[in-house]
Amino acid sequence: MGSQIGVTGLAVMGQNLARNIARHGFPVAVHNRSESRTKHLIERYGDEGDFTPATSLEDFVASLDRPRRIVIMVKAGGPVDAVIDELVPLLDKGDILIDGGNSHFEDTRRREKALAERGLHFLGTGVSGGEEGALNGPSIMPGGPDDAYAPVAEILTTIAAQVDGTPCAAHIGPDGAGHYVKMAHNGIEYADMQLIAEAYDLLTSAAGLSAPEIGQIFRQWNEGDLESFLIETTATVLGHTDAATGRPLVDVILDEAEQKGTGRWTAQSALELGVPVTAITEAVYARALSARKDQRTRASAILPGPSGGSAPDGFVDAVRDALYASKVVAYAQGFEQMRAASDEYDWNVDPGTLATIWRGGCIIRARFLDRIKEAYERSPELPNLLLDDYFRDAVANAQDAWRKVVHTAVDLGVPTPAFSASLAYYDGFRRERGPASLIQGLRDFFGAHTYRRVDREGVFHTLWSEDRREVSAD
Ligand code: NBP
Repeated sequence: MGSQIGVTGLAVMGQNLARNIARHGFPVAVHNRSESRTKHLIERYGDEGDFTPATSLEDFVASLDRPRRIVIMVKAGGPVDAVIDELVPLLDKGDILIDGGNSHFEDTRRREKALAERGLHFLGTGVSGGEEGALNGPSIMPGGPDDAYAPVAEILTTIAAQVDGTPCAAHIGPDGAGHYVKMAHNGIEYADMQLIAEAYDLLTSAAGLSAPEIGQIFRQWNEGDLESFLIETTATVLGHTDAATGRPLVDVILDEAEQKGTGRWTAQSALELGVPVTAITEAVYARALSARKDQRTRASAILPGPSGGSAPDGFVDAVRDALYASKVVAYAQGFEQMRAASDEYDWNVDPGTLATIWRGGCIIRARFLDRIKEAYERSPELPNLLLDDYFRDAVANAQDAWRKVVHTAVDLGVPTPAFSASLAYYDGFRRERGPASLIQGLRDFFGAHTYRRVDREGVFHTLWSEDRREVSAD
């Protein structure tokens, strides 16, 4: 008997995933390009389960039961191709490669196609939850052919987080579907964190509260509809005191947000699909602006803001409501994007399944995901979450507070790009008739791009430079 599965790439994610697999009683082969990581894993955690360490890929492959099941957990991009190229000559038809890193979904589509031509299965698999999730139960999003998923389903569903007896792992769809929804998950995570940061900024800059005070407020918010891993974590981070200075740690952390790219990819894909994911995109832009520290420092001494003012009564509760309403919009946008991608690539992704497997193990896990799951149970073809009764009412109840908060932010000069963009999207979405008629008129004027009418079928053009008579452009 060999190992049932192998993991190559034993940095933080691969090591913890291998330990998770072993702890659940599956014999696991482990390998890493540099031997030191393999040694470290065996020396430190070798007694947690049935590990077979290998120093070469040949030995690693030889130690696996057939069909061979290999998780690749290396840096996304070139390293994944390098590992695949090394593995392929060692494999047989029907073997299964599982890329568990944050690969771009187009790379996954390319790899799946190329490997299928050689009789090998490829599962592009999103793994969410960071290092803690990888060890104790992540949310797992495999994409690829049914034949590839079936032999790994038991292992993946067993090691995943479990919520109410349901595993946070499910086959998402063919080729790039798994990595796409993982990317969109990360995009939503960007929006979630930006909204939280804006709430924190408002409570600091407009309401004058300290980090520990705001941490307490977040702890209370975590008792209600906002209950989630990120809100709870915000309370913890804001309550943490820096050992070196005695100040709140958040006050001494440099205010430049970094990014690894999944938020940007989400926004890029949304632009290509023509889906307005304004909250996620604003979150990416906000990180980019935060990174311009030198320019901001110069600008802060030069550019004037408004001349003072203060937060109105009831502001803390209003910020909570605005955060919730904005979050509903961010998720509505993200889920609409995944549906659009699913249509574009013929993936048949079920949004209700995503809400179900994101309830545990991942960074955006939240009570809120239960509400999304219920919305898709009520209406599996729901085009936008805002059209569901629960979310319609949730936003309607919050909207006065939401408007008050954005109004206050504008008055006081506190930037709230994601709050504001979400509100603008909501107002745009709920309008039966908007101002795009004028845009069409202008486009027809300078480019003869034509327009359609509300009262007649057909495509029309106005002879603007001649007699301004309308002609049919069909
Ligand atoms: P890293 O993304 O830091 O990658 C390090 C691993 O890649 C090491 O095992 C390294 O081997 C290996 N590697 C590299 Br770099 N180039 C290689 C090559 N040409 N051939 C073979 N191996 C190569 O590891 P990570 O943070 O554990 O993340 C793994 C994947 O999981 C990434 O795609 C990441 O985006 C994704 N992810 C990470 C998190 C997280 O919280 N960190 C969460 C979710 C997803 P070496 O030891 O020999 O250098």
